[in-house]
Amino acid sequence: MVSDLEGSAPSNEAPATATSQPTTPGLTVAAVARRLGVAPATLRTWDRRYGLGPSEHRAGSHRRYTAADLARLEHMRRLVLAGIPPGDAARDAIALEVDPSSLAPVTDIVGGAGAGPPAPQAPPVEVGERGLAAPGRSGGGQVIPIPGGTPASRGLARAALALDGNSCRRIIREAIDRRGVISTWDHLLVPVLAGVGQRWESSGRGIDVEHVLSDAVHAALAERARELKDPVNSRLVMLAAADEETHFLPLWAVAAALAERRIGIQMLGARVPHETLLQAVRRTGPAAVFVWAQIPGSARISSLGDLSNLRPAPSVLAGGPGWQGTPPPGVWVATDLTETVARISRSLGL
Ligand code: B12
Repeated sequence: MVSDLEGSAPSNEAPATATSQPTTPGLTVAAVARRLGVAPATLRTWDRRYGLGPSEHRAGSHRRYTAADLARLEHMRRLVLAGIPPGDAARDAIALEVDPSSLAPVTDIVGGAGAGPPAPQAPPVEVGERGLAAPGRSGGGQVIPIPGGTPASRGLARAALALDGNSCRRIIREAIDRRGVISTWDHLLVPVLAGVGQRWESSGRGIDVEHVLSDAVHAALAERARELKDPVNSRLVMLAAADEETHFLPLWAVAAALAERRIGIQMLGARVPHETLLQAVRRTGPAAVFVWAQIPGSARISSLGDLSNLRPAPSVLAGGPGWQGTPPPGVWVATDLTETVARISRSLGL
């Protein structure tokens, strides 16, 4: 069955059945590009270089992509997003057994008036390597710079640019399965998040990309954290973002990394007023409290002294670039996920 790619860049093509416009079987290169969330130039390259082109020939008109062509291209794109080199992905896609009887016909709307507004141009899915735009590209916010990018980080950046949340989640889940939460966070998620942030900073573009990526990171990490059913710790570990702090993804990285060690947490989430956090700690007596501040000015580090003055005192950890100044006694400033997890584990005697 041919359908739009899972979560691919949204297509504004009107469904064929929703209009009385005349229709033409098969899809144009532009229509396939929209469905897949790739540039038409990419499809032409895949055709020229790997022979993954439209198979339907019609005299006097452009060649059209059939449902089977589309199934192969969808497969190709999934593999490329997962970091497989395009040549290998193309070989696999060409070898894909497609049963034509299982595919619904693909139809392109023909005609202007009544066929709906033109679909928006899918964003280019090139990502820069080593902080540079791909050669021959204009840059200017069209790329996500990923210093030292890996195939997986490039795949994730491409999926985010295509606003393909399902592929983002799949890439993140697969990375966690293969190499665990800490390595996935440090080597896949942090570089891509930083690249997306940099793209926004330099061009003012990509809030949509940032939201799709954030949602996928949150979903994949929270899923891991919530899988833990029988934690080894009896005392709580509390995670919260500082007073005015809306960024909270690193809290979920901590939660998922602790879950891998069978340590359960209590998540308070974003923008936790200091007084609320203080009361929650008083009421529940956690062994450790981790507070994240991303943006300078979102919180004062001196306020964390109130937590470490409680008796019994929890281990108080502050993480993130938002904390400035000298921490009060009893407050430890964490610089990365590995240290944070190790420190929390120690506070539980593990
Ligand atoms: C995802 C994101 C969002 C998401 C938040 C989703 C969520 N629920 O958390 C959304 C889209 C909502 C968002 C909103 C905003 N954001 Co924002 N966002 C980001 C982004 C891309 C990633 C944030 C993140 O998770 N960072 C965590 C890691 C990836 O980054 P890091 O903290 O720099 O990592 C360093 C250390 O902290 C440490 N480290 C890494 N991981 C870990 C883990 C642990 C446990 C520890 C202890 C340390 C550690 O190592 C790194 C190297 O030193 C950053 C870019 C960036 N570089 O962070 C921008 C960024 C933080 N955002 C920024 C801004 C300005 C905003 C907005 C104000 C404006 C906007 N962009 O729309 C709004 C805020 C709105 C509001 N009302 O508050 C700026 C902040 C600039 C500044 N002054 O610091 C950044 C830096 C983008 C940029 N380059 O300009 N954002």
